[in-house]
Amino acid sequence: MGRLIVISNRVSAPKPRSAEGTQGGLAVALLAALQESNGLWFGWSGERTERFTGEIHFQRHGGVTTATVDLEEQDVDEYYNGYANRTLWPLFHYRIDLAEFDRTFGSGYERVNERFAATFAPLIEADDLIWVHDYHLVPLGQQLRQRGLKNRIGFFLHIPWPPQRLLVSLPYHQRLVRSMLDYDLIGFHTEEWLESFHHYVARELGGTIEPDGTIEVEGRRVKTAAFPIGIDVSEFERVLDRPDARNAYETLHRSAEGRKVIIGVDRLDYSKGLAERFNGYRRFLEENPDWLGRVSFLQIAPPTRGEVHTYEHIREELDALSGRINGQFAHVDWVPIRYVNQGYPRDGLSGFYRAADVALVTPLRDGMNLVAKEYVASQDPDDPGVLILSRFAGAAHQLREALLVNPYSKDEVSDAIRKALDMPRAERIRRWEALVDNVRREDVLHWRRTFVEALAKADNSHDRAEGAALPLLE
Ligand code: GDG
Repeated sequence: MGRLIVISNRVSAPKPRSAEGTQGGLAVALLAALQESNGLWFGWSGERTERFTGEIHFQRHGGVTTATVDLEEQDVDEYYNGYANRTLWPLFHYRIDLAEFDRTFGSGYERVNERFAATFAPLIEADDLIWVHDYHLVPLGQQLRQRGLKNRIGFFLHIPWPPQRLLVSLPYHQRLVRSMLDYDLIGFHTEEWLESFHHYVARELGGTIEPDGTIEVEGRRVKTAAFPIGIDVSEFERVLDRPDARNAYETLHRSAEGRKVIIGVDRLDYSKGLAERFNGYRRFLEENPDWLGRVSFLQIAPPTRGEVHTYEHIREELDALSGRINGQFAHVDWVPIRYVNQGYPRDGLSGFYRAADVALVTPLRDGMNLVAKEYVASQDPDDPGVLILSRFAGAAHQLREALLVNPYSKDEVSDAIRKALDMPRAERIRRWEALVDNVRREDVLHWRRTFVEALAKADNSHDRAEGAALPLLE
C-alpha cells in the first residue's frame, strides 16, 4: 500500500509534545495514520491572500508532511462562509429555514474545489490512498478524476446526510450528489445517514443499492457504509492524571459547594440546541422547587465562525435566556446557570467532565457528537455521572444506555434531569459500564482503521480514464 493522503478544509499540523493536550482526537488519529505511511495532509492554511497563486506551504513534523494553500478573500466568502457554512451546514442539519441559496456561493465552492485539485494532484503518486473529509470538499473526488487520477479515493462526511425530501430543496442537488459517484468509498457516521443517502440515490438518480451497501448508478459502482467515529479513549483516561485536569476538577468541584453539577460543552452553534436546553433546564427548575439551590448548570460554549450573522443572533439569544433564568431563580449565594462563552484547554475540559454529575448533550441534530463520548471516558468508574443525550445525535445509535431525550421537548429534558440527579449509584454504574464499553471498543483508531481498510479493498477496477467523470446534468 502507498501513502495515505488526507485532504480536508483545514489542516491540523502536528503539535510539539508540550502542546499535545490541545490536539483533537481526530487530528491525533489521522496524524498517527499519516506517520505510519509517511503520508501527506492537504488543505487550506486558514490564511487569505490577495490573489490565488497555488503556492504550497510545506511543513514537516514527526514523519508527517502538511501542505497548505492560502485562499482569496472571495474564495473564503463564497466557499467557506458561503456554500459550506450558510448553505450545506444548515441544510444538512435540517435547518432549511437558515439555508441561504446564492449562485455565487455555489460557483465559489466549485472553484475552490477545482483549485484544491489542481494544486494538490501533482503531489499524488499512483499507489497513494486518498481520503477526503467533509462537506467542504464533496466534489473534490470528481475534480481529481478529471485530472486523471486513478487512485482509490474515499470520502467521509462528518455531519448528517439529510432526508431526500429536504435535500431536493438545494438548487443543483443532483450535480452535487452525482459528483460523489467518482469516489470508491463513501462513509457516514450512522446507518441513518447512510439510509438517507441510499434513499436519495434510488429516488433521484434511479440507482440501485446492493445488500453490502454498494450503490450502482449508470454503471458507476461505489461502496458506501457507516463508520461511526470515536475518541482517543486512552488519551482521555491518561489526561485525568495531569495537573491541569486535576486543577480544573478541583476548581469546579470546589465552586459547586456540595451542589450537583450539570455540564454542557458545545461549539456555539444552532445545531447544538442550546436555547432549547436552557429552556429545558428552566422547566426543570420550575417543576422541581426542591432542587433550587442544590444544582448548578455550567454551559461552556466557545464561539466559532464568528463572521456568520446567525452566530451573532444565537449569542444574543443565549445571553438573554441565561440572564432571564438567573434573574428568575438566583439567590444571593446561588446562580442556576453559569454560561461561559470561551474555550478551555483540552486537559481542563477533562477535569470539568469528571467533576460533573450529569452531562446535557442535546443537539437538535448532530453527525455524531464527540462530547458525549468524552464525558463517558472521563468518569470515575466507582461513581460515574449520567449522560443525557439527544436521540437526534449520531452518538445515540451507539450510546443506548444514556438517558435519551427529544431535545425539542422541555418536558423530556426536565424529566431526564430529575431522573439523572436522583439516579442510584448502582444504576449509574450499570449504565456507564455499557456506555464506556462502546466508547472503548469503537474508538477513533477503530474508525480510522476500518475506513482505511475498506478503502484499500474498494473496487476501483472500472475505467477511471481521464475525462471519464460523469457529465454534469444541470
Ligand atoms: C463535527 C460534527 C462530529 C468544545 N469546546 C471546547 C473543545 N471542544 C471540543 C470537544 C469535541 C469537539 O470540540 C466538538 O466535537 P463534536 O463532535 O461534539 O462537534 P462538532 O465540532 O460539531 O464536530 C460532529 C464531529 O465533527 C467529528 O466527526 O462528531 O457531529 O458536527 O472534541 O471536546 N475543546 C477544547 N476546549 C473547548 O472549550 N479544547
